[in-house]
Amino acid sequence: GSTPGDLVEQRQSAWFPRRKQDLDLFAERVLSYGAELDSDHPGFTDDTYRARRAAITKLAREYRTGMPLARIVYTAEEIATWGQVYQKLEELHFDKACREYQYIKPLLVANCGYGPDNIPQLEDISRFLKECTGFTLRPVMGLLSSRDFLNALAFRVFFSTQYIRHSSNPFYTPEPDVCHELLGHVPLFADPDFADFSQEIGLASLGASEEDIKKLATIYWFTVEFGLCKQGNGVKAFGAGLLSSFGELDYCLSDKPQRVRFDPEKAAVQDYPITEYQPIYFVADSFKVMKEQVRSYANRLSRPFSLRYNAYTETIEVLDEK
Ligand code: HBI
Ligand code: FE
Repeated sequence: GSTPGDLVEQRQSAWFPRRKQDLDLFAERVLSYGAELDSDHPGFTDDTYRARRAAITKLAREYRTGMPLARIVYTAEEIATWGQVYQKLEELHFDKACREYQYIKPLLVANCGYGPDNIPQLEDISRFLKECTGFTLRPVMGLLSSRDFLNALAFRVFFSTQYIRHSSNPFYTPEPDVCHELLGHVPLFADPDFADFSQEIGLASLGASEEDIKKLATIYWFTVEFGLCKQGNGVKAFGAGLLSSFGELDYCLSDKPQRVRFDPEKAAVQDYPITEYQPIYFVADSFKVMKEQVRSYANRLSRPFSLRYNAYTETIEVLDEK
């Protein structure tokens, strides 16, 4: 039988953000961030780097919904690191990035200050995305739990880091940084179908069981991070983990890994390594198809209520709550 304690427990696990401002509660709940860099992090023994990270993550900690996003004056060293990453990736993207990415990237150059000599500001990008698809960015101190991170997508909000990797190795980072967020993730949030798709995963994650969160996070992994899609007679990359990687972008389209058609049921339970190249990739037919697939997959997950997003009030409306 259930005791009052169980009921309280259930209510707590069913809590989820219903207003965009509720995402402010996640700010402190980072799993890891710069203040406690692991000993294998390239910046571990660099006090200047650690102080810089602390200054930038402090701004993320203090950010609240509705505030303008703080502008960072990046140092010459930081801009040089960005420039190296930017230029090298641009060469790789030419024939490997999906057409949506190729279409949007020049718009970011024209509207948001993208270029090898400038690290674009989150505020400018967020305003641009808002006009394209309603997506916005907010700064984050570091890695969030899958639940918190995915919940934000329900509000078309993407948590973005604002610091850059250590300059000693521009082509490696063990964690997300501005290069990964701005060159990997940002462009596709300007695509309407991709934005809808991302929000679908977010909506499915609200109040979901731990088991379903794991499945949704795995779908996220095989699409938003490591997804491939059909394009004409070929296959291109759209996952941010691929578009911001120097080795894996070549590898994922080579004959070495396995590629299978994207199916949310299969992707949700596929094992994957996190520190090596993927042995298997999922290939979506298109963002439109992928969005429909995930919508119907989410409908089959069981939740004791249904919900919808009200874009006018930026709130979640819960229907037939039991
Ligand atoms: N947190 N800040 C941040 N950025 C991410 O990209 C991120 C995250 N937490 C979890 C996560 N990504 C994914 O691995 C999935 O679990 C959603
Ligand atoms: Fe990412």
